[in-house]
Amino acid sequence: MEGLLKDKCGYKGYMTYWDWTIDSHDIEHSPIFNGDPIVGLGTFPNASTNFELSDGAFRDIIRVYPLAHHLQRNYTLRPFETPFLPWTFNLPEKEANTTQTTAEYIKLTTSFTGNFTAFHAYMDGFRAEGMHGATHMSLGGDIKDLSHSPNGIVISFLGFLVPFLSNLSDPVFFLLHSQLDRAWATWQAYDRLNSDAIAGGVDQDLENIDTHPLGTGMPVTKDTIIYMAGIGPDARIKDVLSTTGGYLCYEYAT
Ligand SMILES: [Cu+2]
Repeated sequence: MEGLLKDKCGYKGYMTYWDWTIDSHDIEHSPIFNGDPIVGLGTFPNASTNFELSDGAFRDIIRVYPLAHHLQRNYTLRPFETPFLPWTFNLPEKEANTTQTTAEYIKLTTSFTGNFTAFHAYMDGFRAEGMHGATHMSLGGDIKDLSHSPNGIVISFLGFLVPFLSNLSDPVFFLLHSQLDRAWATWQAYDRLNSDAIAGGVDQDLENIDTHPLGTGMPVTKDTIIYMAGIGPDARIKDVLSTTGGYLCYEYAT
């Protein structure tokens, strides 16, 4: 992504990540969600604007997918109270920011030695109730995927009708995922046994996600190819296990 921004857009900066541990006491008022018209991601809107951004750098952009719309967000501390995925949540009362604390980050990045399956399971959580899903869902709107279901845009998914996916529409998606990548790199650096630990199968298996959260089918190896959909050359898993391995070339600021 950073390479594309530099090559195609003349971008001179770096990819950024959002260390939500700093803001976990009050995510809704994190300084990244500010109304600055040049660099602000925008303050959280409310029902008076149909949860569309009314300030920040992205207030006027139109996202065309799946229907033209302005970016929406809707902060919800307890996002698991309302099921919207094709499963019920296990912990409906869980508050999203309990997954975003410094203690949780340290637990994730210093436990599960050599066991990528357990590391991933803790990051994603049972039925998406870990820090990854909790962050998506608590921010609401586009990044939760849900905002367009009132328009009737739904897709058939495992025999269920679910709202169309649009969570890449919100630029905060990239700050969120950079933080997940950072957690992985931190875990890899914590113990020699973590640095090249991999696990899983080549087929995502959402029907059996409870028992096979990392997929089924052929087990992945370091030579398994990762299809990059044209955003870069296809890679093998071994090419991207290190952020300084050649295919990737970056370090985290902290
Ligand atoms: Cu995600």
